[in-house]
Amino acid sequence: MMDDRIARLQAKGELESVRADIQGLADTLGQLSIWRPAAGLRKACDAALQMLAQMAERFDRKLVVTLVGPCGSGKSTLLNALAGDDRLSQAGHRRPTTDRVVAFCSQSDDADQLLNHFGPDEIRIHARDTAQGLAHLILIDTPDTDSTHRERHIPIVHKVIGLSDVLICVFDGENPKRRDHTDFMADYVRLFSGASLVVAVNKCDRLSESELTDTIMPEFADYIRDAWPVAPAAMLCVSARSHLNDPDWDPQARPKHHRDQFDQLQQLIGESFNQAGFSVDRRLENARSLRSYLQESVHEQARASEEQLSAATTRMAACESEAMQQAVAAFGDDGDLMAPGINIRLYQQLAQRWLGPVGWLVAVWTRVLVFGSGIAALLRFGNPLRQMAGAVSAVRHYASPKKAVDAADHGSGAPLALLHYDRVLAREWPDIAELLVDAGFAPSVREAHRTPGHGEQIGRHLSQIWNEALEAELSQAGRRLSGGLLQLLFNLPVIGVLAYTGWLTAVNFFSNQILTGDFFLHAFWTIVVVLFLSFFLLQAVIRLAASRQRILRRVFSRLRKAMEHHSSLPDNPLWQQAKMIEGLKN
Ligand SMILES: Nc1nc2c(ncn2[C@@H]2O[C@H](COP(=O)(O)OP(=O)(O)OP(=O)(O)O)[C@@H](O)[C@H]2O)c(=O)[nH]1
Ligand SMILES: [Mg+2]
Repeated sequence: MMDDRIARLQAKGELESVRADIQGLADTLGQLSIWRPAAGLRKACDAALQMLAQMAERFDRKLVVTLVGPCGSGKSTLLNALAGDDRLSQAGHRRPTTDRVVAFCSQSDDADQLLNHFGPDEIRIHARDTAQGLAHLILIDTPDTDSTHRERHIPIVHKVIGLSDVLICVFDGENPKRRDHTDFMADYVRLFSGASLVVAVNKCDRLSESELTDTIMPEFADYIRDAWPVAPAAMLCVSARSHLNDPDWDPQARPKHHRDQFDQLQQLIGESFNQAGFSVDRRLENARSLRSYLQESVHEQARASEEQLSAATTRMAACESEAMQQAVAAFGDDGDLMAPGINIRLYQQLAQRWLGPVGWLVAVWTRVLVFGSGIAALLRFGNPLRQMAGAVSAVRHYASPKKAVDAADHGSGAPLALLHYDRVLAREWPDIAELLVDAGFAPSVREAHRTPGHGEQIGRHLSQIWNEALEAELSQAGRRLSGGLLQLLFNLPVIGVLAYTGWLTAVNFFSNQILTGDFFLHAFWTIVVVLFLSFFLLQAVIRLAASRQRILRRVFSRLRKAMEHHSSLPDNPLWQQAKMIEGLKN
């Protein structure tokens, strides 16, 4: 008893892990929005998840064995023959005869697991405690799916198959190869493991014995093997009517022979299926085969796309890398336009660091430069892109500086770079898109907005790195050109003249000799001349040590290094999905 309970718990655990695997697959497929096969596979996963949920609900309830088949194939007659009651499910000439699910079980509460899923006019339960050999299962007859009433019947059959553990597919032996029916069933049989599928070719009494054994059955076996993804556990020819209590044969249509495999079918149901605990094993087996079927379908689709997908991703990577190289190279040319801004910003760095009289002059000169170039207002903004656009617009004398700022705000910090980047992609994309379409992607991949780095992202990214590099380079140059020794050296002449003038003034003052105005005027001009000379000398040093070209060269090499391993591919949804599909192929 304890062992039995543990076994059931383990089985429930395994069912849950099967469910989690299928859910994972469904989630992955849900992310593949542009890959066309994903939608169908996702739908199959959802149907499987629903079936598993129902399976978990009735996990330790009785096994559900369902008879399905086309109109008039003899489902109701077979149910009656198996149940030993000719009037259980009405069978007759009027087509269709069965318009609802007919369930046969030993106790009425056995069918509770079905009742919640059907309306009162969709199911009829027959409980007989005399149900011999069927005590551990529920036997179900279903309406057809190919008569004029099929619109109403199909949803009922769909529901009952979802609640079934074993399917007995009944075919009319006089016309078994019905493509419409086998195709309809193909979608359902794949939800079952082969061991849960039985094919019964009924009315075999109507066919000649030799034709039946030599032609019809072997040909039908081949036909089913081709039409269905799962091979049934058994294929039996039966004559259901012969096993009714009263077959009531027409004198003109008596059986042509007595060869049929009804006993085998009865044995399979009564002995193999009708075992306590068999339902748990069967359900688990169905769940496992459902999972393998779905996984295999996904792998198969992914493998079918493999070749084109790998060609597409290789070309995508090569084209993106070329586009990026060209963008970076073009950025070098674009960067030159920003040179006047660089000069001013370097002086700003120095003005913050320099002390003493030369430092004051540096500060004054910076102000003059800023106002002189008309970018004062723009330099106050924090956004480096705006700063750059301001600098560029000031230099290019754009009619409307606002336009340039707007352009910078929208990421057009590097128009030339963008142009080069887009040009490479525009050249390569049509071929890549065709490969992707061949790999199953939607035709919308041909649209320009699907390309990697589309829009202004790349330009924005490059501008940002450029500005960071520029910022770092300027502050490094500023630090280098503001060393204590340098400041002392350039301030020393002015401070020396100032100190000397001060000393003379003080000494004369204390010896009561008042100096003339000419002395001070002379001293003032000496200081001014020395100060300006020192400042000019400093400017020469700045120009030598941190020329515009030199700074730009260094900023550009920083940019190139930063962009070396940068790729916009990981952000591209197509690339992400292509990589996910590549991961699905095994
Ligand atoms: N000769 C012969 N006739 C059969 C056999 N089984 C069923 N029939 C006849 O075939 C006809 C249809 O049988 P049903 O059992 O009503 O068929 P069904 O598949 O339930 O039909 P629907 O409920 O309308 O889908 C009836 O006249 C049965 O007597 C059989 O094994 N041999
Ligand atoms: Mg019927």
